[in-house]
Amino acid sequence: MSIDATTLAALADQAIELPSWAFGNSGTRFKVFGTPGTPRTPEEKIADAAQVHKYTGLAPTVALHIPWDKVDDYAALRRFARDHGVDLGTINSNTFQDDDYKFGSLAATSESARRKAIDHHLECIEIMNETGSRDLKIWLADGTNYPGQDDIRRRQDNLAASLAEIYANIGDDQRLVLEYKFFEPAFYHTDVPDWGTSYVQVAALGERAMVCLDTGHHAPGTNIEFIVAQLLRLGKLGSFDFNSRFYADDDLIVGAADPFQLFRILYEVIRGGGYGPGSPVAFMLDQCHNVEDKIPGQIRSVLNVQEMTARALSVDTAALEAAQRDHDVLLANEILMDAFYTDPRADLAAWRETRGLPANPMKAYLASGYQQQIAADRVGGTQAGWGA
Ligand code: AOS
Ligand code: ZN
Ligand code: ZN
Repeated sequence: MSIDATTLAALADQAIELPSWAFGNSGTRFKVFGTPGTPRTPEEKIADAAQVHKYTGLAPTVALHIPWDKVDDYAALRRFARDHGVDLGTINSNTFQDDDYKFGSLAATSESARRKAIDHHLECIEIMNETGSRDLKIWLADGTNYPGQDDIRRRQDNLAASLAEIYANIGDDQRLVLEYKFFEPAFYHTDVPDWGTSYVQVAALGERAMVCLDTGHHAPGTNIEFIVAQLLRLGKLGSFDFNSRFYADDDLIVGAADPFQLFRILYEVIRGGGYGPGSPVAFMLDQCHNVEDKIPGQIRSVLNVQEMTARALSVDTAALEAAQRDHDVLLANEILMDAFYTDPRADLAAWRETRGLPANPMKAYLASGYQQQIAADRVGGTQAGWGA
């Protein structure tokens, strides 16, 4: 089975946002390995992200993280991005790095910690106004380590009040997306641990508040595609942080650990109207490349999403629905698996060339000499976040 023209046409709409921090050095609590050529400034991260777009045509925007990507002049940063063929995307807030947030930020019991965290988000909105960003993405490290440590119910009320103040400042063309994560850094309770809590909190805010689903933020065995289907049904799936995991929040290359799960997720995205023009769902990556080169790591990631989207778009939906209505369990499963086992790589390579892109983006990038150039030019690249 090959990829048909309708599928290829639908793929032309695909856009995957890259995280600026994927280009910085990252690691575990044991060691952060440096990679030659690692960016030293937000501009260099954007220049690297632009390489991914140049060879794949898939990644037209870059997400920034504040304060890791703080600059004096965001309009100039935007011009820099555009000159490199990309644009600035989502603004990610950061309320997990300062001592003041030791016991929480937007959900904290301490009024001064909450005030500081709210003000940080208001600053992020001002930055969004300068960068032209649509989305403010909030991920909170808030939680507790021990039963009884704090009042988990009061913290939900605090969170709701904090989010309401932030949302009141979100512009008409902007959105707030709230990410959930079941544990880490807090180990007993997390204030936004699951899609239900995120949904409840954003539903109370209004239409322009949505849920962000990070694929690495669930307990093992969770049926993530069901959550996708439910959030799309509720009109509240705002964005994805794509990555893959073997154990916890591993932030590995999307599609590396469980390609079949990625296929199932993308099938439900398409089924639920979350793909294509006018869709409210932003496709983003949230990954860290600890041991592999960063630009090739991002190229592999966006290609994995594209290949799996091609497979998901190839499902014979009419035949599938007929089999489902007939309760033909095995046929229905076979129809879905037929699409999953379709290998789109040769068709995609040929199609890329018709669009002026290299048939093999990874090979073209590696042959370009860019990697050697940045390794020679840049000395002292920074860590993705904590060292930046
Ligand atoms: C943290 O686990 C989350 O996935 C966030 O999206 C976070 O802001 C991002 O990983 C950058 O640290
Ligand atoms: Zn994330
Ligand atoms: Zn994460």
